[in-house]
Amino acid sequence: MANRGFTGRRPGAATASRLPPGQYLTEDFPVLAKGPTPRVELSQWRFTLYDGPRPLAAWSWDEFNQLPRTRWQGDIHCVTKWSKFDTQWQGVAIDDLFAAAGLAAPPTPWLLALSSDDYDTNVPLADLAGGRAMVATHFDGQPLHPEHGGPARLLVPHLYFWKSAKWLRGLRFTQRDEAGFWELRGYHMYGDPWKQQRFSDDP
Ligand SMILES: Nc1nc2c(c(=O)[nH]1)N[C@H]1C(S)=C(S)[C@@H](COP(=O)(O)O)O[C@H]1N2
Ligand SMILES: [Mo]
Repeated sequence: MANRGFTGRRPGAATASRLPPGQYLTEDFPVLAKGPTPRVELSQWRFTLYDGPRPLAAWSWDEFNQLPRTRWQGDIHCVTKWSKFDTQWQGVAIDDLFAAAGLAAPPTPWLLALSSDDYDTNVPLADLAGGRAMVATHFDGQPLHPEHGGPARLLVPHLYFWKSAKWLRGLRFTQRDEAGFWELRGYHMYGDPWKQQRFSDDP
């Protein structure tokens, strides 16, 4: 229990500069979801890229695993105020997904991430492309645990973690910036942790 005393103390300068306002540092990895963990069979798994209702491309689990792989290490921030430093992820960059779909020009600047538990969340194209997001299949070098969204989740680490949709089944280009599950229930449309964009009336 030697480390417990650190939790309540003021963070050091190095930690403080990496913590967005109102956040505290945690060592564990809390599990948060609106409902029970859905069971996703790899043989049934399918990832679909849509333009509105129209499918543009789809991958089975085996096909998805042929795509180029990427790694990212860094900090994640949950709107419930925990932050976790130096998390390690592997998966497929959204840029590589779009390239594999043969997407010459993105049809709209907005997307909805779609999950198999009927969860969704909106993220602008600019925040998914340019190496800023991936479909993550591994955490800490291990296949992503079902509680954390395995077999695959969205990872958009520069936004609050509710934008990182677990049990991801697709991405949909939308004609406008459409609110998702939490955005319809009072959470911010964008969710920048450095600006504390927690709730819809935050600037
Ligand atoms: N499909 C799905 N994704 C989801 C959620 C959910 O309920 N369903 N909850 C979100 C919320 S509110 C948070 S804070 C993070 C939590 O991710 P974690 O359980 O891996 O910490 O997942 C996000 N992604
Ligand atoms: Mo959350």
